[in-house]
Amino acid sequence: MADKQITVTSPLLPDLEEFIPMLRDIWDRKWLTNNGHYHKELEKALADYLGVQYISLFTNGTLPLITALQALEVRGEVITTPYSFVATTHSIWWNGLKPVFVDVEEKTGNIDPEKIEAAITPRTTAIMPVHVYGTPCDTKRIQEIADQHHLKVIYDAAHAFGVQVNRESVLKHGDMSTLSFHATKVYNTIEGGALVCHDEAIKKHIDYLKNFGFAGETTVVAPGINSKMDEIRSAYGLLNLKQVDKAIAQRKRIAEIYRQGLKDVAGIRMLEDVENVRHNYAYFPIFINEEYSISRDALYAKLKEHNILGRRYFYPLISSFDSYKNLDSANPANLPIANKLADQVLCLPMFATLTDEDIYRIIDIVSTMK
Ligand code: T4K
Repeated sequence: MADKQITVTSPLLPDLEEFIPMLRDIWDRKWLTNNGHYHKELEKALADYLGVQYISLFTNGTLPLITALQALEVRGEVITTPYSFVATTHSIWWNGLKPVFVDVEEKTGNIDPEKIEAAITPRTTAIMPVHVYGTPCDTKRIQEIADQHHLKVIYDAAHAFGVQVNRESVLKHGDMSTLSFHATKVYNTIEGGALVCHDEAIKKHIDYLKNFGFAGETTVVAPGINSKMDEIRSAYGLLNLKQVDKAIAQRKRIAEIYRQGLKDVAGIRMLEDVENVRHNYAYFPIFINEEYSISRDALYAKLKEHNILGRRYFYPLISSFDSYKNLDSANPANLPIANKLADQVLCLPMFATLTDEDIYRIIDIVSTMK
């Protein structure tokens, strides 16, 4: 009999019995989208949960990145990381801007602040770092550099739902932060996302931008886009918010079991928790070096033979894709650490409903691989 399939993630699903009455209510209201009842409720609930003042809901996690660059009127060049999901760099490209890649820190996979200044030119106007796997960037150092060079900072916080530093939301840093609520994330609205800012007038402008630029029936203030979240996904999001803390606690437990089970395996490095950070355990990356018995890709393939579908997030590097590989900053010599991590990384299955039996099966295979 074939082994049970275990995917890298599995969505957090709300209770169907609780969802059905909400659907009935939406049917009764006959109001399906455009800042409806559940949309307003979810915005409020998320602002409370995340501990931020201004949040705007979006239809996915890519459009808030694109919109943040629009709202801040970013021009010219944007410094960013190649070690992320393609959406980060695509958002820069979609604004007609030039991405400039900077290498990452080995320890976290986040952009290395000490390498940012060398990449600044007279055309640089913003930095777009990513809190990769939910580990907070060095926000203090990044802000110092941004202040010194008058740059905007937009954090791609797609992985960082609920992450706190010293009991404060990581989303409070920079000019804006974006979230993804995709099905594969710690918290999901099936598809969805959000843009966090720190100013009421800017939030208003963002809300215009996500609704074609409309500020009233006959006024268009800017060339906006349509990226509104609908009522059904907003209601679904309200239900999922009630269970996300429990899901994060389950993820933490799974991370602890993995760490314990794999700690003595030669050639495997894992991320560590950072002091004073509330982690969300969004992913469980392991980094395979030469001391491991087989290569990273061989391990990936072996796990697949056992129906365990790990993923190489983030390989290939964004900078190696055809759209970007000819940029000067995409040269692998400029990005040695990012290239190393991309060649070493394998994300093991990580989701709240992963069973102990499955976790131990994965540990057993990884730790006895020959
Ligand atoms: N910035 C960063 C740093 C990001 O990581 C992302 C998205 C974004 C921005 C953009 O946010 P969104 O516009 O997507 O909201 C997945 C996700 O689609 C993507 O949201 C995520 N990052 C990325 C890291 O992972 P794929 O192409 O790997 O997804 P897929 O369809 O292969 O799914 C992965 C596994 O998840 C499947 O093997 C099984 C499981 N799965 C997936 C879906 C869709 C389920 O069990 N159920 C499902 O419904 O990109």
